[in-house]
Amino acid sequence: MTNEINSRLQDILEDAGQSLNNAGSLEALNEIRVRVLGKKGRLTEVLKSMKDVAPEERPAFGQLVNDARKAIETRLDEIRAELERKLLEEKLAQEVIDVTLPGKKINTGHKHPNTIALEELERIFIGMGYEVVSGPEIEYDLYNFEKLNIPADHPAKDEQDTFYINKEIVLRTQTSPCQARVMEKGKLPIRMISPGRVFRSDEVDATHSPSFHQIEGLVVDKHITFADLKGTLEEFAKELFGEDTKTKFRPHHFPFTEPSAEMDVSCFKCHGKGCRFCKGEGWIEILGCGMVHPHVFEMCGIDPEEYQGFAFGVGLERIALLKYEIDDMRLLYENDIRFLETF
Ligand code: 2NM
Repeated sequence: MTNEINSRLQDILEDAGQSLNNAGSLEALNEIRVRVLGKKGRLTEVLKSMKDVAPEERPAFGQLVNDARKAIETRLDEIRAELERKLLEEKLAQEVIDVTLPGKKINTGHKHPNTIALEELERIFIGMGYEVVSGPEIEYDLYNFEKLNIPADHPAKDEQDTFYINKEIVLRTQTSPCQARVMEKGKLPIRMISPGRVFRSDEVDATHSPSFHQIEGLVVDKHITFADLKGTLEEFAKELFGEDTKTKFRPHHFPFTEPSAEMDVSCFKCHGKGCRFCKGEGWIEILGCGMVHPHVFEMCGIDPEEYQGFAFGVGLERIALLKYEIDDMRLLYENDIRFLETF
């Protein structure tokens, strides 16, 4: 009996020993453990034959099987430790950081030239005590046209120029509806600028786009005259283009102001001599302005006998193109990173 058991155990030990030596992974180790030591494993099978052994031989039998189990478990643990060490070594070897490799390039963001120009303009007017006010891009005809003294038959109201949502609602063609809303609230005096996106049904070319940005300004107080308008806008031009900038006001027409004017600045490139930049004129047109029309005041609930005001409108893209010497407006909308990176 003992001999037979001994040789079965010997066989199991040899088999297990060999399998363990050949095991190349933790999974293989586990398979061997199940095959030999598991519930249905070979060693457990041997243990089950205990019932066939004479009672006086059972303690010795049990001892033999247990010794075999311990021997296998010890070997299993050794091999597992060895395997884990190897795996860790491999992993560490793979994870080595090569400090000589070039670093990844981090892309930095850039302000859009429109944003730079906008912040500059806001800085100037905030410095003169103006408030920055915004309003809706989708506006009532009432605020975009009616209250600004633009009558129903005015050419600006043509479908060729204006995007209509329906008969009463448009995409604003200027930011002055913002100012009509502020005047209507009746809190006086007013010193405000309203920057923002406006829409006109224009074909895209080097100087036009169906969507661009305007900054309109409005001052309402008692005793405001054209001299206040001129002084303010001259100061603005000097801050924006330099202290030696000259200004010139030419009579113009806008429905919402009377009198109205356009302001030119002396060319900041050639200082008035005439160059490619000012097309030989020496002067560059920069904004429209005027004294707020009494009809506009009346429609916004302000008494024009008591209050006067001036207003102006500047195209933001126009300023950005001029200041940064860009010759095509389309560059401002394409968001080509190679272009934006130069600012
Ligand atoms: C311009 C030119 C002249 C203007 C007028 C008003 C308001 F609301 F007071 F009537 N806001 N902006 C105005 C005046 C705008 O843009 C070229």
